[in-house]
Amino acid sequence: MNKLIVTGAILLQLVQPVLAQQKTDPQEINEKMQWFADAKLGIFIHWGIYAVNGIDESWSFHNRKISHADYMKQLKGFTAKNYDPQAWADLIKESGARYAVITTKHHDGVALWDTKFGKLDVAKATPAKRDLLTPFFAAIRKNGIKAGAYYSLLDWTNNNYPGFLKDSSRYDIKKDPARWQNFLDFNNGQMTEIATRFNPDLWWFDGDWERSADEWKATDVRKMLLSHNPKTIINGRLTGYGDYDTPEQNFPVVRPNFHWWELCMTINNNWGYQPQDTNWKTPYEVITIFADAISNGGNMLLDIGPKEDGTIPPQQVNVLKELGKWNKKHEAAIFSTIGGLPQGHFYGPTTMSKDSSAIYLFLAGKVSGQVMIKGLDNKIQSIKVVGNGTSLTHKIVGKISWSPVPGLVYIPVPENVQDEYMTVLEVKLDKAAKLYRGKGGLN
Ligand code: FHN
Repeated sequence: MNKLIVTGAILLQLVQPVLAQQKTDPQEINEKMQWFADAKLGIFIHWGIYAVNGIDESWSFHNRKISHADYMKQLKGFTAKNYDPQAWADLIKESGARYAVITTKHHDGVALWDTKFGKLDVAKATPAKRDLLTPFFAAIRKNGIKAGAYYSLLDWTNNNYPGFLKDSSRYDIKKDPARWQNFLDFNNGQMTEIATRFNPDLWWFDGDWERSADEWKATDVRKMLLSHNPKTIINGRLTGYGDYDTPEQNFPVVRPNFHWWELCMTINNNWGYQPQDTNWKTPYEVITIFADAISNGGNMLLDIGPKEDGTIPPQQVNVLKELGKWNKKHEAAIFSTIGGLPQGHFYGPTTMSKDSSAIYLFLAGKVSGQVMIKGLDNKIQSIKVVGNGTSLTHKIVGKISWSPVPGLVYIPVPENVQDEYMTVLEVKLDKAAKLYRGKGGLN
């Protein structure tokens, strides 16, 4: 629990409840979520037959950009012939990520493992001719990384699922509940297979929006997954019956209401491999977005889209490696920290040690001159540049002896200690951070 002390007019609720429907004992859930809270960075992998033509995953047929039959012709071109799961796991390790989440089945219904439920999987229906998940989970775990399974609840290809193409429906589940139950049995069968064979550390559901929690029988699904592994973490896209929230692509401007959250984000503009999409995020952009996420108490799940043969495009490799170098240098300020100062104290992202006796300041780009902290009611023991150890000086400005308002802390940052992407400063305090949040004057 955060020991941060806040004084002044504004009281901040630092620990918010998890998703609304969550009924688990708070102590139990805190323990279960600890590795996730400490992990900060995950790598998301969207790999499927859509990489053959390089088109939108599942959405291309759903939105009628291509016929379903033509979409499924991609099955014949999905070879996985250069798939090297250990190389993937090594790259993920190098990026600094502590967990990885792979699409076991997207909305197109094509399973990446040899499922006993239906014929639509890469082992039976593609030249890849094998289960691609077992070696992935093994390599990821060998590298000490937690392994997550993305699973789309909706399946636009399955004939027993009501939705198919945009603005069309196969049937009304109220009029034919047996057919809907048939689909739920199919999903449950696949989920049980995944739970039994891969035992995910994390379930990343998607596609819940087309049906209600009651229709998905979300509480039963949650119960079933936890009965296989009581420690598994479930994202919030099980119609709210999960453990954490998942804002997508758009960065939250204010700190999200949920205690645990994760920003999932593409590395260019698309989830899967699309050769025409060259709008790559730069390492600087990815790093600054990541810093913003952890500053607000969240994680980042950065997506990559391998080609159909299993190779990862060089631009994606480059971003992961650069991110990895920066993570390694600034490890102390990132992993196992907690969200930083509330807005208003520092113009930039911050994190804190768990006991809040150290504050980490993230400085974007090149700083010319000084940075400044407001409302910090502590004695500063030291200020150091993370990753190179240089000690920095500081000056307290505007402290009035009779006023409870702390002075401003000005820190000069010489050019020669600055990082190429983001420089991080560690400010060590005499005790847990005490923040003044008033409007100045006598209180
Ligand atoms: O429809 C999907 C989309 O294709 C992609 O998988 C993302 C990843 O978060 N989720 C869905 C949209 O929210």
